[in-house]
Amino acid sequence: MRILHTSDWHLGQTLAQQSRIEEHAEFLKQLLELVHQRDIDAILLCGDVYDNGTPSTAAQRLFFDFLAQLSQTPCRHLVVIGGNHDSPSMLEATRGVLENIQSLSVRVIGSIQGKTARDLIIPLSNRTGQLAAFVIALPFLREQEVRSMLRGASCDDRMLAYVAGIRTTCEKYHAKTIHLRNLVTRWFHPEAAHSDPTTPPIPILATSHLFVSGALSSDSEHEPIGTLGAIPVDIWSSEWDYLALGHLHRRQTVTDAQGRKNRLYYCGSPISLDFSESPHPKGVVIWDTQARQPEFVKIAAPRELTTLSGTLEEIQRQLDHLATLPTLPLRRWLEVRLSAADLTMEPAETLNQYLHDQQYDSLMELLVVKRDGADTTAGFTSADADSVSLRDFDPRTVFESLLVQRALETSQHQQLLDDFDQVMQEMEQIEIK
Ligand SMILES: [Mn+2]
Repeated sequence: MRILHTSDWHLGQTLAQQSRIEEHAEFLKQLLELVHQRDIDAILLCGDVYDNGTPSTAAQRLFFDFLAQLSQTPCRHLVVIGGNHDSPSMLEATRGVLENIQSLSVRVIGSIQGKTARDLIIPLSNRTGQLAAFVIALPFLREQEVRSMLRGASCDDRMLAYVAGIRTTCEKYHAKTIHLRNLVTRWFHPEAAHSDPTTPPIPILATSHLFVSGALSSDSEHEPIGTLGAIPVDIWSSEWDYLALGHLHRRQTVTDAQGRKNRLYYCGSPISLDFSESPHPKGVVIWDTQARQPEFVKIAAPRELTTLSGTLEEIQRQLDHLATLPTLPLRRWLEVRLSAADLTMEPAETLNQYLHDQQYDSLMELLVVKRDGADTTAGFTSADADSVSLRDFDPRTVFESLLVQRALETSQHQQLLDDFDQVMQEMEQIEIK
């Protein structure tokens, strides 16, 4: 049986206000081809299906069209877990419909809330109907879902409680899966139960969407407000054969607590979600229940993202060179980092004019111009240069900057800030059932 591991699609994502729909459509086309070519029996989609909780209709359509096409292939299973970018309720809204597709067994786990072992431990059968693997489908675990509320706890205490909560959750499902595996083996494979050492036990795979310590991140993951740091590698049982991880966009393996190198795997996002990711290969992982080894399979991007840096003159020379390279179906997107020494006014306009004059427009498009660490979208000038993302703030900072904008009296300002703190504190103390 072959299981395909993919994550971090971020359908509906935009880069400098540009849609990625065409690139995602090309990826999904290649994914379906791969399902046929490599006889894929199951797909594990490990979180961040969508880029946000309210994806565009175009993004949703892409996903549902993909499901319709997948149901026409020999692939028998699709397991979808929620990531930190997904809205669990949005993902699960269509669960009833999806889980009733006749030709494809779809399981959607947006969040762990309200789920039982029956939901999270998923047996996968091969084409002859035999049980070939167990998947423990753990979605992104939100802090409040796995730890008890801590009044006025320090950041470190909260982190410890969060890690302990994840560990307990993993241990709970581990014990249940082992129990289930023993039962199944005794009933259906009595020869294996009678300790035939040449027959390895039915493999156990698990999904997760989190940041494991020791892994490398890239610019586009954007931790949501309030998310804590990295999780130690030993939270999972050493008996699990493969950890299909999502969250980090750069493909990588992380050495586990026993020193094994191919067991904890981030397959990475299938397309480069921003310029920082473009030098890294993009693809999916195939895990074979016989070989029990992961294999990374590249996905060919229909567009390149290129970062250029230097003075205006140097960048123009690099553009001339890019124009001589073989072309891809979609035109190249450019990020320009203008060196601080170059004092050209309105560099985006100058470069756009250059692209136009040299008739490079059909080959490439300027998306971002950066200078002195400032960020400005191509076509906009210095007024936007110091704009920052909401993701750089916590809720209190956002609220406070609103108060500053309103230029309130000091006492009123302080009163509102105190009220805000109180509301936040009360929210912390609400028990989540
Ligand atoms: Mn992601």
